[in-house]
Amino acid sequence: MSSPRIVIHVDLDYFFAQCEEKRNPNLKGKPVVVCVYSGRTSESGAVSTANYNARSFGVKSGMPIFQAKRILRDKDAAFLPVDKPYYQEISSRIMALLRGHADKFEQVGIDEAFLDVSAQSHGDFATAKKLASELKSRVYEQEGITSSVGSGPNKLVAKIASDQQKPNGLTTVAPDSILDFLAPLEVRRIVGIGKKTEQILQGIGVKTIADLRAVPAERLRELFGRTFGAYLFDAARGIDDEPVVERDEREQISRIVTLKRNSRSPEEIFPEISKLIDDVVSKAADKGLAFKTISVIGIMEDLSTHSRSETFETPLDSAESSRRISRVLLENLLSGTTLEIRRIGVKLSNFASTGSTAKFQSTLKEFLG
Ligand code: TTP
Ligand code: MG
Repeated sequence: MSSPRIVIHVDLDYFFAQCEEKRNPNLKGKPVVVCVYSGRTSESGAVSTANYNARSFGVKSGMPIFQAKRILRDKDAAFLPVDKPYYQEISSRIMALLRGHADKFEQVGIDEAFLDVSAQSHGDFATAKKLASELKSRVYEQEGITSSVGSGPNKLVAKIASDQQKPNGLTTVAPDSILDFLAPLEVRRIVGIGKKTEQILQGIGVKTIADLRAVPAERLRELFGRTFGAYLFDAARGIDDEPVVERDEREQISRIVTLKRNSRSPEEIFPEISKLIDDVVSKAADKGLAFKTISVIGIMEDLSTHSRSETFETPLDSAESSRRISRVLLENLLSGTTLEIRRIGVKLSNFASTGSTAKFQSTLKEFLG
């Protein structure tokens, strides 16, 4: 029998806010809130992320800035605008370092990565634990950035593990402790379980992963369909065969056309988008790629560019869903401007290899409602 797979998941702590602390050490010890300012007033916009000091008062990602300001008044807090290029630089250096220590490497977003280390640790969990701890130290020594790291026999468990002791945590789950480790955790800790799935599960009295494990496969199938039901059944048992796959973050498939005449009418524009979507989705399928991000791009009558995109946790590959999503994106785009659209484009990016996408189609259904 081949030795067990070992996967490490690294998640950088309060990443944007920690980058700001790195740039300005005077911020350490103060609440730090990184904000996306919408520009309408000096306080309109939302919290991107906050350091743990700010979180201890209840500040969260997505919270309106004015609310965070109210919570932190008299706390000598720093409110800073997002500086993505700066965070991207730090992220790229850290990802390069991590990649150098993996048999196989998969970056997920700006501050997360999976490392398959099965071969170099000879399937031995104690060795993998040492490696995980060394990775944390190296990232800290090189960049001064702390991370939370988890290791386990697959991506599912490694990700749940890294989330277990934040910030600056290290959690190793050996194969013989998977079931006990997962049992008391809330079902939402499983990737792919969103609010809606959580609600349905609560409706049948399922709160923890142990509760989920007690639900018969057939019942899950009835509730969630064959593929997502099977996924949940396996996930409750810590079973996951998703490989760690290198993704080319730069890769994208896009197409753009000029409309017959400038327009703001979805009825007029959407048929064009629909054709473009069919084309790019079939190109992606030819390459064996599923995608997590769909964008709709409009070049307006004054030649300015407006775009809207949506990123999903799990990859999709269906033209029909993509058309429905792009319709919503088009409407969002139009609502953000009074200009007419001159050229319209679509873009797929954030690719993963296909093969494992089918089981997530129900998650997508949840999203679309
Ligand atoms: P996360 O890893 O989800 O969050 P985090 O790194 O800030 O905190 P944690 O210690 O819990 O890992 O997201 C990574 C970055 O993505 C985060 O620093 C800022 C950005 N982000 C947003 O802009 N909006 C959001 O709603 C979330 C969740 C993250
Ligand atoms: Mg993080």
